[in-house]
Amino acid sequence: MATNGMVDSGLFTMAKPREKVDESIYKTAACITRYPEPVLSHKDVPYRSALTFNAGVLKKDGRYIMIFRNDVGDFDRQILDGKTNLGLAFSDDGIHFNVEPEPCFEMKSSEINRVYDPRLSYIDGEYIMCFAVDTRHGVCGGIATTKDLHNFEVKSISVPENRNMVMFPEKINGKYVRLERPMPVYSRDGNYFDIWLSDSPDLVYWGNSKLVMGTEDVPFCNDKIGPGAPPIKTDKGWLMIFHAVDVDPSRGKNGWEKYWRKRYVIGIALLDKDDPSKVIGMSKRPLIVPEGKMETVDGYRANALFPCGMLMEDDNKTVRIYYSAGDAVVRLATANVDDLLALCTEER
Ligand code: BMA
Repeated sequence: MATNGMVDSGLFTMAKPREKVDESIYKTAACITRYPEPVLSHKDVPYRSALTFNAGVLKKDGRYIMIFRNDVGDFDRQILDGKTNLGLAFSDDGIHFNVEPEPCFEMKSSEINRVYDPRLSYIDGEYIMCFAVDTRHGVCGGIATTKDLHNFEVKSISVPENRNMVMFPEKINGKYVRLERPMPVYSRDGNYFDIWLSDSPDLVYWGNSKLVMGTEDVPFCNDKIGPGAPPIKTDKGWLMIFHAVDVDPSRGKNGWEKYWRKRYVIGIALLDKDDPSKVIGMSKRPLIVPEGKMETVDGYRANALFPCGMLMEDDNKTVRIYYSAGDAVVRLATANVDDLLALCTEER
């Protein structure tokens, strides 16, 4: 049977990840340097804010632009109001961000509960923001465009259940291309959520969907994976970061909630330049794992790293990765692009 380019994983054979992960591989790669302080926290926000995290970041005309998720509440008293909005911030150095006086994007209707986890791209004269939308009928992936970062036009909202949409930073073979992470609960028999890709001529109609990476492909996952930030184009292919989750039922209180049993780490892979549905390399170890108090103790959910921004500096060597720690603050890590490529291609 023709598979239309899809990976043939064996008819009716469930592709499951390993049950247990190997703890010995949980170490941040030597090529990663963290900026010691958060680049964004609730203290930087001029309106009510408890948790500032999962931020899309873009560099344009020498200026860094960030759209971040703001969970409204009071950090010090560990109070969440149950509301989320998206904030906008600018920076000249990508480290010190100034937050605009008001949130920049909200969708209000009786059907929509909240919009969150933005990722940013800039193609053909407009910013493209991918985001997640919690609706009364499921979680959807949304895409909006804007020319001024204030007036947004929503182009499409997917059917549920889908999340973690990430746009490639340029059209490929004349089409917009997005990574996405549907959540098949009926047929996968667990939280085994994989990374997929679709393309579109106009940001409205999406198709040619293909599986990119299954949970079972990632050694540091026994649960789900999801795309992180718009990939970076290199001579060798597209560098793609993703989050990978393992669950340990013995984990108890791990943050503000009664229990939090998941650990989110960051992985890196290389996708084919012309056909980014093909994985041509992947580091068999995580790229960044939770380390230090800010990532393993503080925060709303300890041990949760979640990347939503990645960009190449003007030197064409330094890659910046913006990721959240503990669903509470935004952090910055840097690495040399050749080191990241080597991680994706070396055999271990
Ligand atoms: C995911 C999403 C993210 C969040 C992460 C860790 O499922 O909800 O927004 O950062 O969990 O809690």
